[in-house]
Amino acid sequence: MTTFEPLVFSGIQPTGNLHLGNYLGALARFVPLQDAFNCVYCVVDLHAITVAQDPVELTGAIREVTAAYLAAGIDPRAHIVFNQSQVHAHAEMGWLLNCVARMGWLNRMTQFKEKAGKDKENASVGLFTYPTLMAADILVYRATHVPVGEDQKQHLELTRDIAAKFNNDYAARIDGLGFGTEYLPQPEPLIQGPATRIMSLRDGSKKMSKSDPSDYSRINLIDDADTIALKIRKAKTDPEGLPGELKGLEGRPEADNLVGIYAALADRTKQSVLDEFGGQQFSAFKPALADLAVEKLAPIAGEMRRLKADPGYIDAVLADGAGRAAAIADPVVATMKEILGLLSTRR
Ligand code: AQP
Repeated sequence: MTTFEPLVFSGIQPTGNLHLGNYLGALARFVPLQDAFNCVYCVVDLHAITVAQDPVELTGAIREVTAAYLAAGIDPRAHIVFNQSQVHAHAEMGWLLNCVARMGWLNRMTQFKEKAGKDKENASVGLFTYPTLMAADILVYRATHVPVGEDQKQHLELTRDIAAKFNNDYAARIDGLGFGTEYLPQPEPLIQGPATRIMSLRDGSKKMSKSDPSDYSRINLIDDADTIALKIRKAKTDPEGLPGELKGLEGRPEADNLVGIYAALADRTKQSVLDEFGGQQFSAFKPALADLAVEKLAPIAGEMRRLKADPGYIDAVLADGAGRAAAIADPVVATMKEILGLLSTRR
């Protein structure tokens, strides 16, 4: 078995306002990983263009996600922060892995079905092959750990299948080049805690999403205190009060979601939240949740606004990160080509 250097990779799409789900499911979990791993955090802009984007808004959104990374506490000097389209190796590796992945595997991806909707014939080819590009994003750094929300679990499983098939199909060649029998790792998804799937505030059966047409469905990272309080006050609930035990949240997706959000923001378990609020009405719980959300999000929003006012600084961070990312990724693509028998002069 080959031993791989531990490395964290993850990304966020610049597809609109970042929301509480992106924060709790991804960003907030990226920050502590910096203490234990080398981390590569990417603004995955090539993924964003799998659906229509306004070019001016896209540029702004790339800077906004970068500002969110920095405001949340990611250190771009100790680690790497960059946007995907500046590092050519992602697209090149994406092609190599398109030739490893099978049509049947991609046909099973539920996110494509959800995002393409009824009009599949009109979806971009890029939207269909999105998961192979995501596999490339991870494997081009030979990353070992990937913090993501629950919605990305299936794509991580596909990434592992692609890595295994590549290693298996080219094992002899990989061994011949001195890598043992594995060149690509089996990256571990890091999907933990009470906030791996934050649901819409309007419908507890749908995940909170940037592309939901209703702004009341999500709390945006840049919402001000009054807007956060209003959205939580208007959040859908049922007529019952809060239960004292977890079992009492079963079949009550909206109540479960709000308790999960509170637990994640307070870094507590859902049971400990119920120990405090069990027996109370939502009219008492919602203001407490709003205060907590404002306390946690306001400093990030303030710092994001400050950073966004200086796009030159953000662009410099991305350019520096892209250079350091390419220094890791380019040799991996060169070796992949060599393993495949493509004439490659770099190693
Ligand atoms: N509702 C959520 N709960 C927990 N985690 C979530 N993530 C997204 N939504 C939730 C996690 O955030 C990271 C970045 O996601 P993304 O921007 O790459 O794309 P997405 O998963 O498709 O997010 P959205 O907000 O729903 O965007 P749109 O509307 O553009 O598709 C990932 O780790 C994701 O798991």
